[in-house]
Amino acid sequence: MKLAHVTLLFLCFYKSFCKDLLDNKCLTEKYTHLSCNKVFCQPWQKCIDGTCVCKLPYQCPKNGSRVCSTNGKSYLTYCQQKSFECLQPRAKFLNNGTCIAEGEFSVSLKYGTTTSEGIVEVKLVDQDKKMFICKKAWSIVEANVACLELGFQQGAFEVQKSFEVPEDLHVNSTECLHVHCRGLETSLAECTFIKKRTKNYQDLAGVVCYTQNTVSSANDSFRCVNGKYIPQKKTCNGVNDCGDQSDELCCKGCRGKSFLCKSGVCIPNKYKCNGELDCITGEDEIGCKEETELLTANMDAERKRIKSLLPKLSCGVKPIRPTRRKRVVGGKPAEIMYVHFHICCLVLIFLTALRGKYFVD
Ligand SMILES: [Ca+2]
Ligand SMILES: [Ca+2]
Repeated sequence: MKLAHVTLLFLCFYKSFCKDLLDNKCLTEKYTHLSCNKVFCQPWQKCIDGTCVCKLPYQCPKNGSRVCSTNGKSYLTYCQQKSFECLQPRAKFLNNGTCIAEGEFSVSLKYGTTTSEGIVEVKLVDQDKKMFICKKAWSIVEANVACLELGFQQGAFEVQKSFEVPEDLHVNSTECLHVHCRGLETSLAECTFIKKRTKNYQDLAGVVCYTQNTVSSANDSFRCVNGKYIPQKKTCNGVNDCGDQSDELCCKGCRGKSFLCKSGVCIPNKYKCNGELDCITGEDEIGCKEETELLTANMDAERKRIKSLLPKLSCGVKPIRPTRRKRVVGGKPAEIMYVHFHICCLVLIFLTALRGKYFVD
């Protein structure tokens, strides 16, 4: 990194000097996640004159698994469903696989003082009851998706606010859902959910969705293309705070854990060398460690496979069960069960040998 960049980031850290990370001429172009001069279009979109526009469902690749939409129809692939949604935005993704009778996904906010805020509660399609979201890993990225789904066009305002919850929730909230989104989903149903145990209600995620009342257009704020204001220090940090990505598309440098593409776009560091092109100029996947190549067959995997095919009884291990000994005059003590056990092993070895002789492919 050049000395000038380091100095700029240093100043940025201590003062609100960060406007200089933004390219003002570029900002006048009002680039968003739909600007294919800056970013890749989604697979269900195509780039025409610098803008991502909807593909028709038949233009999607044919391979994939079936998904169900909120319009009750099932589609051959996720791409087909998303291209249909791109044309008809009310028909959102519901679940992977075929449609389930009365399958329903919902997001709601509880315990807020207004309808635009609260603890986030989700009803997954294949779960009977609603569940709360875990605070851990809940970020503005997931919150933007949740608020957008709830009808707040500019996404979320903040994720830090805590809410007063009833006493019984303190006791009962032993489970929550860990959710991960990429940020451009149109429904939380498209994000990945994992069920986790939680120790207390303070581990639950809350959100304040963005409305005209929550606007704070202070001097140090940045105006996203969608009209939302975010703190200047949240621009060019690799995180899509705006929801339309406009805070990350006109950067001369990046702060935090993010990487600058030659196109002036900041992407999260975790997108570097992740096997997917994220910079349209491709440098996030250049200079990565050489891909590993298996040069010999994995005989250990074969050994495990063979082991799994063998009978479960272990030959040669003396059974622990106590046996009754009978004294024979002039002879050795008789161990009846042990003799049976060895006979059993001999039969097994014989059968295995037969199998080898007659059933080799
Ligand atoms: Ca940002
Ligand atoms: Ca990448």
